[in-house]
Amino acid sequence: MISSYFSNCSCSSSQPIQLPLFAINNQSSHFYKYDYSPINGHRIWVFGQRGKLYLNKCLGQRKNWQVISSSYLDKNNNTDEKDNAGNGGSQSTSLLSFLCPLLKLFSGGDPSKERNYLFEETTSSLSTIARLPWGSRAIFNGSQNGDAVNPPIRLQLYEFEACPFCRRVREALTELDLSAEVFPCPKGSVRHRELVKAFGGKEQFPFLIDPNTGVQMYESSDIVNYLFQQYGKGRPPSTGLLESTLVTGWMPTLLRAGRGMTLWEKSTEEGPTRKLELFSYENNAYARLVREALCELELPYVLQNVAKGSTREALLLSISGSNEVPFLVDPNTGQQLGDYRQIISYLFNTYSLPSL
Ligand SMILES: N[C@@H](CCC(=O)N[C@@H](CS)C(=O)NCC(=O)O)C(=O)O
Repeated sequence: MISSYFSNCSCSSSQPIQLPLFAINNQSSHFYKYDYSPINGHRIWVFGQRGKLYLNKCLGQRKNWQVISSSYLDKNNNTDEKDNAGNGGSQSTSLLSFLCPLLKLFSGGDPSKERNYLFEETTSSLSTIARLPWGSRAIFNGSQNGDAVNPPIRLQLYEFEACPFCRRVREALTELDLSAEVFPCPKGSVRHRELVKAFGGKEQFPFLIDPNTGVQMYESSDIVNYLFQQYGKGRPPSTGLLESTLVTGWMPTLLRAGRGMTLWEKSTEEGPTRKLELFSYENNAYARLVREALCELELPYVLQNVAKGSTREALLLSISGSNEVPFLVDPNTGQQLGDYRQIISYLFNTYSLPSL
């Protein structure tokens, strides 16, 4: 069964390709197949069946697939997860587990319902103020020296919006003017958390994969240092970026009452076939609200950072006719939207079941 799926894939090109992402449920098994960019020149596909997750490597020839890793997805047995979580992860987890119900109490409840947008904008703007100046400008835009801004293959970031450690990685991406494939991993995740566990061995966020160098890493400070080293011409991370997580890093999480933390219970089980594309930058108050929705619906997307000074400003202008973010492109439906309220309602209408 597995080989019949994989035999449909051609592996002749070394360019990253968009492979389909879909899930099939039937009585005896649950399949899901992820598009995945090449790592070290190989295409990696992830395939789940009967509670087991397979990572498969395409060795360059059609039908030539090799299982490189497999792990059981036993939701009831999370002993390994706890053992592996590391201090940072488990401490934050317990803090978040404590905060989650508390925050939910204050949040608007059903995220798919019409919201009080004055409240949304105010709390998100206060979050932006709390995080100034981080993630607001493309500081190390490589084009100034004629270098390519982006690595040939997009970085892949597993994160969730409310996580302060993930936030500082996203801030670094904005400052370095990097785009990335974002795989939101909300609590209650049905897709992406399993991948992180299979790749790295534990559920801890953020988790970065750089297919250009084969690097995979946990630990936000390591990731930020790596990104600046690799794509910021060796510069140290901007002043206070790493240290600030302790000071105001939790503010957006608290102010936004844990939005972008938990999978919306009515989100559709099957993910979209193709990744959405979001023009955004980390500390934009409106883009934050859209990213929260993408996270709560566990929708993978290409994050196109377009902060002030970004080399992507012209691209955004050509697609949307404006330089304002957020701007969302959904290649699955052909929808293109620029108003954050419309984007949020589009996402919940398209990717979740109606609330009664
Ligand atoms: N020291 C780690 C801490 C990371 C961390 O604690 N992440 C939390 C989220 S804020 C986590 O992964 N929690 C586990 C979970 O959400 O299941 C870092 O800086 O990356």
